[in-house]
Amino acid sequence: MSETKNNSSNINWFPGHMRKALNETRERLKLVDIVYETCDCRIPFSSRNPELDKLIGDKPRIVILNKADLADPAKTSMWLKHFESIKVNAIAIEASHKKGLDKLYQMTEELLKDKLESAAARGRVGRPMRAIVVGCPNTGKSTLINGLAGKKVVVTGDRPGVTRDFKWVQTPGRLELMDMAGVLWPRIATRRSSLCLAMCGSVKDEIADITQTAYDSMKILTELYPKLMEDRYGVKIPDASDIDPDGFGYQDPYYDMFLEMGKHRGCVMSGGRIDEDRFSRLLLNDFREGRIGRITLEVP
Ligand SMILES: Nc1nc2c(ncn2[C@@H]2O[C@H](COP(=O)(O)OP(=O)(O)O)[C@@H](O)[C@H]2O)c(=O)[nH]1
Ligand SMILES: [Mg+2]
Repeated sequence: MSETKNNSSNINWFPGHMRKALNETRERLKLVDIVYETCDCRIPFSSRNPELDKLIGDKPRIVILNKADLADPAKTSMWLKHFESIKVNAIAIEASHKKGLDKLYQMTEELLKDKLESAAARGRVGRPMRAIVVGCPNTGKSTLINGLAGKKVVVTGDRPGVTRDFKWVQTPGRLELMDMAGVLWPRIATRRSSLCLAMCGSVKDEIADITQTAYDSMKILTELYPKLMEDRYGVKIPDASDIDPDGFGYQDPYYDMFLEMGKHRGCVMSGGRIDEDRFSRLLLNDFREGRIGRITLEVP
């Protein structure tokens, strides 16, 4: 069974699912020493769930900013500093490239040092360090577990409300991981958050209108990374002050830019009309694959 096929972004969150997910996560947290909370390094705000803070209490936790390869390194540093300032342990990794996993292991050992030492003093020498991976859909929970285990593990937990017995996944070190990931819902409170999640693939495209998503994405990207957008799509992006913010509908000045970009990338139909649908998919894929550049959509 392919984990990617069983993509967790299919989840439709309804209040009953949410309640079950929280209750299950709460129960599972009792069984571990530490919580690995994954989020998407490009959207550390929208891809985290604030409810988790309440469940965690004093239990050690590491916020894992995953997919750092796709994110803007300067902004990743800002996020790490931010977490440091609020006394939350955080680390940026690339789970799919197994980058940062050693550091994560070291951080874990460090955080559990006292606990392990007192266990050793009571005769439990070499006791395992038990962790659970918790995070929103598509943040790389399965990839992280596989990476730490050094082999492909079928990670369950993508469907909230389905409880069953779990196993501990062994890793080459002292770490043991619960084979069930805790799936929480992302922060979909604002339109901007929903858009960011859709851009990063945490919300399925079928749910959102793809041309609308691409168009709104283009606006955000040209605003945040004008140079990267100019380079990739061969357009001159006017200063924000030259764009009439009240433009709307088909008079929206961004629309001309959108069409120009589509043309530059060859999304043209017979008769010369721009294939907006094709360009929309292309733009979103470009972003998701990191082809526009290393981009972060949210700052602390
Ligand atoms: N570029 C990049 N992609 C990643 C990274 N980690 C995971 N992914 C991809 O993100 C998608 C979601 O990962 P998955 O582990 O299934 O997420 P889950 O839903 O939280 O279990 C997959 O296509 C992964 O290959 C990473 O560090 N960098
Ligand atoms: Mg998964």
